[in-house]
Amino acid sequence: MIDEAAYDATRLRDLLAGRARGFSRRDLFALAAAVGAGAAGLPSAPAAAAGAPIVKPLPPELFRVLGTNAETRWSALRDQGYVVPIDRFFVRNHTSTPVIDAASWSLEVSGSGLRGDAAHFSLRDLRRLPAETRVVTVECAGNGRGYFSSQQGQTVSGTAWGLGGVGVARWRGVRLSTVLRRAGVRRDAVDVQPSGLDPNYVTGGVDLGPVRRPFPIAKAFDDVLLAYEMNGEPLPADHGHPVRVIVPHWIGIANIKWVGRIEVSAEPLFSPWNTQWYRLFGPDFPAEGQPFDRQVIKSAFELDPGATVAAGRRVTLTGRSWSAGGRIRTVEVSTDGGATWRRARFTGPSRDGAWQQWALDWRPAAGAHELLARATDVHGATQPEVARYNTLGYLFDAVVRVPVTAA
Ligand SMILES: Nc1nc2c(c(=O)[nH]1)N[C@H]1C(S)=C(S)[C@@H](COP(=O)(O)O)O[C@H]1N2
Ligand SMILES: [Mo]
Repeated sequence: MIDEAAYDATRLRDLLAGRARGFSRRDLFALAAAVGAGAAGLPSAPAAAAGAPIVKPLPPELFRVLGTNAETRWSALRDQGYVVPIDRFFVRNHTSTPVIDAASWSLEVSGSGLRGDAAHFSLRDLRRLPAETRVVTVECAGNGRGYFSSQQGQTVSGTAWGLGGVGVARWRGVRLSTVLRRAGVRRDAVDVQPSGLDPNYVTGGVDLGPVRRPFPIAKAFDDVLLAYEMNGEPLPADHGHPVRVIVPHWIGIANIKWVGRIEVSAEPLFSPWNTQWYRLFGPDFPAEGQPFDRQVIKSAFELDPGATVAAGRRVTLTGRSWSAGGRIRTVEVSTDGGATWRRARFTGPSRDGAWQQWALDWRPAAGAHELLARATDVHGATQPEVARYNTLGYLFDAVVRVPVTAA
């Protein structure tokens, strides 16, 4: 198990001491000024790149489109299996889905943390290496951000996701450790940073380069996958074709899509995606922001807020809960705005690194109701009533109030 808190604390010291390669403290403040001069932080819809940002169809009964992103409608997961089918898996693109020819694609592994020169791997090379399959959640760190304003009355910047910025899929590929061993890693390597082949991210007039975010070498050798299949199919265009990184338990941004290069470094690495963004900023946090890597605990009903259900008859409420901390131990549901709670029954498997499906029967009287679901994981982590405010609206873990009408 990786101690992310220790890693984050060390890297924060490195950054503040000026020991940052790829991104200096001065860059950080220059960028903060440039971005701050625009709107409040992240634009929700960057200037349109050529073509549609997302390739697959986004029918309104399956998705809600948010700028260059699309969130899954929770009603579209009812009666689905454990994994989210590709046709309804959420998409989070900083710019747009690139079209990459798998036959000419190759992955470069290079950097000061390698014993020798850069190594290159074609898709065929990767497919010849031992394969592994893992069922893993990918969830945007901003999933649930919309509830900071709608439920807590707070102003945050960034895409106003509901709860649909999450999905579980069956990913097949080669362990990153297998590839790194072939490339020849030095004993003093400390960080690994994959970068994407999608267009560079430009914001506030600053070209931030390719989407990229580092993680520690220990994580790279632990459970990270270079995935070339999703739910038994070649990785679809929008989800990183031909190869993406899958980093179990970590926030969505760690799972770099369309990976073109992996830097292995003997010095700490930084990028805008672990300095300017994906840190907790606000009155409760240090001025330089609190780094984080792990996702939190959440629950969702498999229906859309404002849905209508049958009055006076038995309705089976279904939903899913998930925690980066481990498997879910209990889920409690309230159908009366939080006054009383009942325990939901579990359906389907309980998996670490993925989610728990659940169900609860209910006979609603005609009228308006408010549904709540609250999960607790095997380590006792549970969903609070109020999520910790941070200006960029990450890690919303509070119990969500879902209005429904019985008629
Ligand atoms: N190259 C690249 N990788 C990326 C992104 C991106 O914009 N470009 N978005 C990241 C973010 S913020 C998330 S939440 C996940 C979303 O994965 P998905 O689109 O397959 O659901 O991909 C991550 N990987
Ligand atoms: Mo994300």
